[in-house]
Amino acid sequence: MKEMVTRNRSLTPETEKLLNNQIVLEASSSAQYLSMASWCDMQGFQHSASFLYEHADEERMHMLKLFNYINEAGGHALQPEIKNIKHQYQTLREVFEEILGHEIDVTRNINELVDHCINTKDYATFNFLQWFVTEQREEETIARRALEIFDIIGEEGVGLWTIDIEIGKLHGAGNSNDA
Ligand code: OFO
Repeated sequence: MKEMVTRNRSLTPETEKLLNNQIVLEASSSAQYLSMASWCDMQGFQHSASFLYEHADEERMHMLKLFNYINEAGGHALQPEIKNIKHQYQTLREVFEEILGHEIDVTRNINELVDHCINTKDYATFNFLQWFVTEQREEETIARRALEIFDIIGEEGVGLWTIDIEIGKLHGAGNSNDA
């Protein structure tokens, strides 16, 4: 019975594996952003903390989108183990620099997945991934905007205080996520 289910599907084992790898990335993003939120909270950067708590939730929703897609397509979505979470940061700016770098890596991964779907003519998965393509562009924009806020306001005096407030206003900015 199990074999029949596996044979009667268009999702290939290779694509399933790549989608499961994407689950690892989304779960890592969620875990890392939660850790960043906690660090911000502890340092008194309340607005950045709320932004990051929300962002951590969104990344989990992205992970669940992949769970649903893989399982509906007859595959098996795997709950990943997440290791090597960073807990300490030197500065608030470092947090947002890491977010931008991480989002760029995730975008690269999504693009590779899309390439794979084109090469294997898996247009259903290609179509599914378009939501992630749009989401990544928006998330990169928000992360870049956060760093621009540091540059424009400057961190001297009450600068950091104001930066924290402005980052809080980025909540949902450019957010296509209705997941
Ligand atoms: Fe999942 O959207 Fe960024 O990483």
